[in-house]
Amino acid sequence: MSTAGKVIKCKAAVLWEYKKPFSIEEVEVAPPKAYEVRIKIVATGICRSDDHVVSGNLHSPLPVILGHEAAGIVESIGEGVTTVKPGDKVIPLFIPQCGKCRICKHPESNFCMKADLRKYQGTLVDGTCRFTCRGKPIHHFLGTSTFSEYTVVDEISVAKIDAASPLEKVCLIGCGFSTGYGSAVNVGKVTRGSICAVFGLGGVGLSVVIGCKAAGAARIIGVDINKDKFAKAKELGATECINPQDYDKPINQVLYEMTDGGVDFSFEVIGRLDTMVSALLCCQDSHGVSVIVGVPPNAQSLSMNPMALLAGRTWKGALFGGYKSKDSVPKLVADFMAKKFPLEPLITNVSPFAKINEGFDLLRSGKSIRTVLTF
Ligand code: PAD
Ligand code: ZN
Ligand code: ZN
Repeated sequence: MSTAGKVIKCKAAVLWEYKKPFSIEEVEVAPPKAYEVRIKIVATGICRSDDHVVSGNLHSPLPVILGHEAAGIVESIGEGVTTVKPGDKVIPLFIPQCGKCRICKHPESNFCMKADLRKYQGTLVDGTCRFTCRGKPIHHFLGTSTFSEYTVVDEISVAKIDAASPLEKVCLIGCGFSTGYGSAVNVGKVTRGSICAVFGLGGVGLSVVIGCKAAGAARIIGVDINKDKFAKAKELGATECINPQDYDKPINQVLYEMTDGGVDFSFEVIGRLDTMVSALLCCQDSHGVSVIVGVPPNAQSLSMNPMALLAGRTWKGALFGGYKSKDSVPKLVADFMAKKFPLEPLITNVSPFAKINEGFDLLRSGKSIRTVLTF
């Protein structure tokens, strides 16, 4: 029996309070309104950005259904939707691409004016929610909310992908892989023969390593305080890995000396202020490019000596690897299907959705790269 046009009751992981486990609840998911799409989620990854909300590092109104790295199948569409249809395989987009705003029209930028991340409203574009639980409205997260069997997204926040793609793998293209890979190839624009340093070797950092290698970097130096991450980093292209705790001088100085005056490209893929500064200072002072990928703690700032930039360093950042999401995600999936890059090494754990809290514990303890939850 078709569920189109009806409220769907299903399981979702609701975060009622910060720093508390998710609670698996029965939620009601309203049908999509005009220009919205209801999706049956098949697989969703756990990204550190979800955990940043749980820990209070990243603001989001509560209660909320988190999750933003997923793949699924369209269940039904609202009026006026033309780019996807029921049965299509899709990836939800945490940065939408409306195609009409000034940002979408700019060739180099991707942070669409319609992105919830600009306002942290926790709603769809029309300012309302499609989820309720125990009679209360539940907020959306980044317009995606994939920790639910069914979710509703705006049409600008979903991309149709190859019908043959394995959803339990390509879900990583919804965030971690694309963010890391794009940070290297689009944002930093890593050049052939260059020296790169990647701070943080989680799912996103390892994807930066894959991107640096694809761009032809000659040296890729992984930096992490968890040496258990080094073997995988080397398998994916890191030429050396170092642990800041093994040195009695600042890690930027160690890198500066290891590279005869600094790396060409550095990436902060942790989300800490101190490592953002180390990543900046370890890059060559007149042409080095340092890219911030990690999400910094809520409402904290840095004080900087502008001399660090005066001779010509570039300090930049980007969301979702700088990709225009709706245009790029189908192409990234096609590239994965054509074996241009691997996703399998990033997936260390696959668990049923009900084990979401264990999945977060694995991330927090440094034992997993990506856990993919399946429904
Ligand atoms: P992760 O927790 O899997 O990886 C972080 C890595 O950093 C781990 O291997 C840690 O051991 C390591 N680490 C922690 N502290 C230090 C330190 N002081 N020095 C060196 N290494 C350290 O996270 P992830 O890979 O899922 O995400 C990484 C960051 O990227 C995180 O802040 C996340 O919120 C952010 C992110 N940004 C975007 C974006 O669009 N910019 C998208 C997705 C994730
Ligand atoms: Zn993410
Ligand atoms: Zn836009």
